Amino acid sequence: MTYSDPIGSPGPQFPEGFIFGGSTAAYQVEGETRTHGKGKVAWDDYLADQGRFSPDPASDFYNRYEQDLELCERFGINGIRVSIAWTRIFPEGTGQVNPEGVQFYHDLFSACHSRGVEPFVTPHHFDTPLPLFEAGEFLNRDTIDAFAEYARFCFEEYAGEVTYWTTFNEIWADATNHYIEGTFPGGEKAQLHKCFQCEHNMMLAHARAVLAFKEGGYPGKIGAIQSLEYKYPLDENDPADIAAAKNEDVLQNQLLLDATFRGDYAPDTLEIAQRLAAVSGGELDIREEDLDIMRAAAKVNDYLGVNNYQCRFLKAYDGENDLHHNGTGEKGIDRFRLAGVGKRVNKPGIPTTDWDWIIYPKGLFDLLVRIKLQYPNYKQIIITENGMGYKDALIDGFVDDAPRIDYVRQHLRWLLKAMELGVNVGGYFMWSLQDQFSWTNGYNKRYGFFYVDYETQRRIPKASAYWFKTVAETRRID
Ligand code: BGP
Repeated sequence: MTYSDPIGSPGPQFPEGFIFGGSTAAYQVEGETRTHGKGKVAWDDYLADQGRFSPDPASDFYNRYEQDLELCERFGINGIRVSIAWTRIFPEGTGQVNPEGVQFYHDLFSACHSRGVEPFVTPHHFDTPLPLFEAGEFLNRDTIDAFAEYARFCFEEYAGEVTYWTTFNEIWADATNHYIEGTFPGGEKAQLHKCFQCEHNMMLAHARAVLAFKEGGYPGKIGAIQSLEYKYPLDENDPADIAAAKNEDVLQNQLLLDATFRGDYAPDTLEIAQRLAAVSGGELDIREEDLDIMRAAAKVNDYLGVNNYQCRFLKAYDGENDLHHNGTGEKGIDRFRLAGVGKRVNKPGIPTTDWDWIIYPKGLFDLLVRIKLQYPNYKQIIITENGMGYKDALIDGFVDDAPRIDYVRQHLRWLLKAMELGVNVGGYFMWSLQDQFSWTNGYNKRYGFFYVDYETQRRIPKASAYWFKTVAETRRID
């Protein structure tokens, strides 16, 4: 194993060719959300109505990507995750193409390559076109057709410019924020059956896009990005806590991993999904012809993007639904207690961020080893998001984000341990490349290597950027 050095050497090393990247998403960085021919998404009016924060100009990436790519080059960041805004390409979601939007991404990919920064490209990152959103989004099967057609257009248009494609960003986050936690536009709460149905339909859309990519013979690789969190029972000896952890695992992890790697659902996955769907009074529509398509795609899927920030500790819960999202950074206000599923709790002694996200880096290790054991046909994993939301302070022109460095260092250590056990991981992207707007938290939750002064749009490399540069150059953590 190239990453495991003999005893007495300076410690394990990431393999040659490993990607050390930074992540972005179109709607969170680009700005220019209502210009250059871009069509509307549900977020536009939702955020305007809320009046808390605006997605314009965000980090003004639309006009400043050259500057950000130059920073990547200077700081040894050799990969960037970007998403294509569907409504820059098809302003209405289908039909008429916007040539200016198409050209924008040609220019962006070309700039990436000229800086030696590999673009990892996602055609959908929470930004479904408004007409499709209004027609029921992915609960409406027409959106599956529209996505497959849009994805095929992108593969054809950018063939040879993009090597790494991922279909969706975080199907779970899309589904839970729409139908369980209610924090995305149109948000509904505790609609378990809709959440499961959305997950299934998006996995079918993923499979359709994967097959279109392979059948088209386009160069490159394709996979899905799932947001995964290891679920631990709070009391490992309590069968009720174990059941709660299993319920949440099926909801967030196992259903999507089964769909990704098996193309269908294992009997225990299906049994739990159907039982939980019934809690909110619904049934799942999973057709045999869907599974045929998904099984075919599962065989040719090239890699899995894993987004992972935290794990969960679960306790049994028999109360009413009680869901409150911490979108402000006032520590201790988050509540996730879901009837029929379980309740999320903190484990004494384990730290949390100001947004109540649990910091438990071993969770990443347990997750990766689980994937390798449960889905031995996985080919490769890329960590497509991991990072720490923090209230960074600019003091005397510098940002000392030591807690973020500590967070990333610990996750990289556990990542290397998983690789030593044989988990095949090809890259690590920190969320996020530069500070950017957070969907439900706005601008005080910063994640970037590069501080963005939102008044001037000036970029200031944080301590973590200097630290990561050394990691990327030496391929060693310390
Ligand atoms: C992931 C999303 C990103 C990003 C990140 C941080 O779920 O893919 O788009 O936002 O989480 O989340 P948040 O901004 O809510 O802190």
